[in-house]
Amino acid sequence: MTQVAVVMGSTSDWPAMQQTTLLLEKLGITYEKHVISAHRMPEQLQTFGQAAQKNGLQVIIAGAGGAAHLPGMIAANTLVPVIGVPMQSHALNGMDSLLSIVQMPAGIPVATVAIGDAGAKNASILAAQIIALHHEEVREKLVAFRKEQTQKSIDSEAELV
Ligand code: RP5
Repeated sequence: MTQVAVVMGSTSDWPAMQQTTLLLEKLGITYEKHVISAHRMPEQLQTFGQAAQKNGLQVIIAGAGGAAHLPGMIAANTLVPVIGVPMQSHALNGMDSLLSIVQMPAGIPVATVAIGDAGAKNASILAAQIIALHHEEVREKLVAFRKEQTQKSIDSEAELV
């Protein structure tokens, strides 16, 4: 069974959402990926959400842009935690996506990360941190990831000329 599902509303979201899958691989998390449009595929969305727990998913990462109802609608159909990634839309530069995803009314939470690539990367790290609560190998990978990140920042000082 895969640990995480990475869902996006459109293939146009893939360049950002690929940042998520690349980091999940680095952190040793198994994942599956799906295109499920909330407004173009409402039945498929419901089927996916309702089967998520039975399918063993521990976290769902959902990227969407514009009206961006995908993360909230998935969350409405499951108790598996949902992390929403706002896509950097053309019309409003992602502010539409961000506000749509983050402003869930009380009762159905979506953990919302930053717009675009930064959010896509943080979604995978946050998912890994949730899984690491009961998965020692993933915890060790996260520790190594942070050490590497810190070292890169330290080393970057030498690039200043
Ligand atoms: C949303 O609409 C998708 O998540 C995407 O960000 C946006 C535009 O989709 P396309 O028209 O490019 O398929 O559902």
